[in-house]
Amino acid sequence: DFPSGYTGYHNYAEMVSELNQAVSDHPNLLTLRSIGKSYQGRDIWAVKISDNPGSDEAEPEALFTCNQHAREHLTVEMCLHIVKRYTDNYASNSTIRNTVDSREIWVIPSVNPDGAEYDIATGSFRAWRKNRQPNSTAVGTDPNRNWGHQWGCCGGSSGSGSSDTYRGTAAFSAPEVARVRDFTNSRVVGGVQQIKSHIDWHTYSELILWPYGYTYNDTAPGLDATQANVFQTMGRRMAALNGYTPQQASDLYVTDGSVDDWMWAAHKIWSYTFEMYPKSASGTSGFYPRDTQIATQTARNDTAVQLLLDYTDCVPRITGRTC
Ligand code: 0X9
Ligand code: CA
Ligand code: CA
Ligand code: ZN
Repeated sequence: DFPSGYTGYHNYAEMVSELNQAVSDHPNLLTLRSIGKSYQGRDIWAVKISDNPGSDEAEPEALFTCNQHAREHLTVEMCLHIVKRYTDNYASNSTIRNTVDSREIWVIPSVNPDGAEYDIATGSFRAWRKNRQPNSTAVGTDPNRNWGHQWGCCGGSSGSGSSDTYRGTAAFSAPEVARVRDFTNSRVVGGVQQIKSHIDWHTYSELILWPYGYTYNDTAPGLDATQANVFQTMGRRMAALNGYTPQQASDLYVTDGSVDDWMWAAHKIWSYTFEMYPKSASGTSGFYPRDTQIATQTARNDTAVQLLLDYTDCVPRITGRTC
């Protein structure tokens, strides 16, 4: 389990009970479903937050995903914080209420539950990043190198099974990635993708990143200059609210097979990667901020999350365009 100093974090069982508690506290605002199982057979849970959550209403949809990377435990807390914030404050806060009533918000708090549990299983952090699927030489595929747009194209991932950025044997070879892909594909209704915006939460470095990650170019097939301007403008506006640094994903380093590139290229979802607290650290210590940081570092993103939700009906509206 989590060591002392970290017991405020949720392990998998605690996360599941927190989600069930939230549903029982707010049955009219939340539904909980499994979108399928991890390699080791754990359920990957998705929460839907909306009024009339049992009905698929004609409301713009947003998606938040957390914990693709096992050791990035603060991101699980970020997703749980979003669930609690948009439900516990519904009755008292009209901004929250208007948002919940006019949107359908999907939250997947742990995309990689096997890796997260492995990271804490001995009571000392293992600095584990990948999932727990064996490969030809070692264990683990990096979920954020396993997505299907330009998979393995560009030197932004590894073909070596022992690498922390091992891309897998094929795009979507990691079952966890395939399940989130299937869920996202399932939100195409009547030929139209219902999800319009997405944040994939990571740690650390305090960054807001946007596609593409596979190329240094600002524009590329499927991403024109107008669209790049929308990504930049929304990214910078959100960064002004949380104090992170906004930049194209490849400005950090080139990655291929990352989730944001696929969300955009396959579905035209305005997809961002947030790298949370801390800004810098030595070794792997940056992945393990004490639990005393959880409240501050999750609430820090409230206004940025709200801005993206406000514009989820038409993200290009941030540049004065219509949809
Ligand atoms: O390398 C990653 O997957 C992310 N950094 S982390 O330290 N959390 O592992 C950054 C990914 C940046 N690239 C894209 N978002 N495309
Ligand atoms: Ca609704
Ligand atoms: Ca809908
Ligand atoms: Zn990460």
